[in-house]
Amino acid sequence: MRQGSGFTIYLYELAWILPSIAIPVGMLAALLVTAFGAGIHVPSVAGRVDPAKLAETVPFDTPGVVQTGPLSYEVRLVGQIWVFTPNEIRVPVGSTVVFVATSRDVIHGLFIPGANVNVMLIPGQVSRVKTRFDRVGEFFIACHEYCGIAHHTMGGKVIVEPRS
Ligand SMILES: [Cu+2]
Repeated sequence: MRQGSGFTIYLYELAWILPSIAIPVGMLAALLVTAFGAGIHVPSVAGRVDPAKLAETVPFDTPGVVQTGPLSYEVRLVGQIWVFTPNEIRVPVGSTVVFVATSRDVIHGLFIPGANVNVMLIPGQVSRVKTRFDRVGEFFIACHEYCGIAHHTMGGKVIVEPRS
C-alpha cells in the first residue's frame, strides 16, 4: 500500500473537521429559525396548582370555553381518568384559542392533530398552549400519555364552525 503524502492527510483531516463545525452551526441556525422565525416553542410550566383543589382554583373552577376577544378564546381544560372537561369545544373559524390545562390525577396528554397542540397535562402543573383554527371541521382531541386501562377512550373534539 502506498503511503499517503502529508498533503493528502491534510485534505482528509479537513474533510472531517469542516463538517464537524458546519453541522453544529447548521443545527444552531435551524434552532434559531424555528424558535424565532416559525414561532415554535417548547411548552413550559405556566403555573402551579394543587390538583386536589381544582374545584376552588381559578380558572379550573369553571372549566369550559371563554371568549376573551373578537375571535379569541380561552379553553380551561381539566384532564382526569378518563375524560377531558370540556370534551367538546366549539369555536368559529379563524379563532385563536389558548388552552390552559392541567390534570386532576395522573399524567395525561393533550394532543390535537392538525392544530399544533401537543402538551402534557401534569398534576400540579398548568400547561398553556396557543393555536389558531383556520379550517372549518372537527379536530380530534386525544390523550397521548398512557393513563390507565381506559386511556384509549379518553378523547374529545374541537368543532370549528363557519362564521355566520
Ligand atoms: Cu389520559
